[in-house]
Amino acid sequence: MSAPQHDLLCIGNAIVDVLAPVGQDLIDGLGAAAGSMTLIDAPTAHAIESRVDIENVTGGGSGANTAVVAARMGAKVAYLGKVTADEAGDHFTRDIREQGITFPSEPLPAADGTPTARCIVLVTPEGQRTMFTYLGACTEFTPQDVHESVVADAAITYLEGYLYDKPQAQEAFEHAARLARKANRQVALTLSDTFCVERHRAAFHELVAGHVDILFANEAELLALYEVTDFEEAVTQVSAETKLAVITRGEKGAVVIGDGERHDVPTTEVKVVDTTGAGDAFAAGFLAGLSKKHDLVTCAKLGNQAAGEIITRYGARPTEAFTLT
Ligand code: 26A
Repeated sequence: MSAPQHDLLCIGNAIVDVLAPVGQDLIDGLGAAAGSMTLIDAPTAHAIESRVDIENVTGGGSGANTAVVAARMGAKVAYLGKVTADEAGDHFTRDIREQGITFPSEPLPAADGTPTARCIVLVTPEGQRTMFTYLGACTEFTPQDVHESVVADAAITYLEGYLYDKPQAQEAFEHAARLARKANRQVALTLSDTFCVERHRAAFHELVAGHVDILFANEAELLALYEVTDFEEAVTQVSAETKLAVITRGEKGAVVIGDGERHDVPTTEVKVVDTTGAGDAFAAGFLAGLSKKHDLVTCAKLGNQAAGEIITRYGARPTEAFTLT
């Protein structure tokens, strides 16, 4: 087997983030739980946007954020995801390619009338983010968009659990996992969100137990996966199922279970401005560390460093903000 061209291939929903600072009252008024993610349609997206002061518009999408941060940390990265050839899609594409990331996905023609996905990220003064996502073009991501040569040429294929929410993207996800295994490469999965775990628990169990080499989850997602309330019990269960599990616990640090050992890695204290993308960045740091053959504790420290960098600033990317006109 020849050495792969990319250390990491991320596959996910290609989304543009619309960031707005708001008070808790606005989030309560929208009927959303603080820190949650709600799927919305295009008219609802417009309605929410008309009620807030948009601070900036940046590239987003969980897996794309991971791709960008990992590239910034020196990994060779590719990304697959679906945008439309509209203004937001052009911004997303430029942002990704400016980081030196290989992004071969064909955009949907603008004439199709399905816009690029957007995620309205409402951030409270405490730095907590609540998200409203319109998936748009992402729902058109299909197995044909998963290029076998790109998967075969990446040491690790990192898949968003979020992809599981739409039937065609789910097929694309499973196709990518199969291609990676066929090429003897590694598969990483992030559980993405408790709402995803609730909806796809059985499928995620099967993936974790049989097809995934590296599992990323936060504490709430792990508890939801095993339907338990005790973290230690969830750790016992995940240890029995996966080769390598990386669990983030916010200010309580991270737990890495791999090579038959458990490592508790404390977090570094930072001033929180906006937690959007903290988990994405942690995974990026960890994966960038693996690509450099670091040990698991060093990888987790790199994850902490990357997450720390992202939460001390507004938005989920280390790039300069850009504005949509
Ligand atoms: C399927 N859904 C809802 C999503 C997302 C998503 N990424 C993929 N699929 N909803 C929000 N995001 C992204 O999560 C990042 C923070 O972790 C946002 O675009 C944001 O950048």
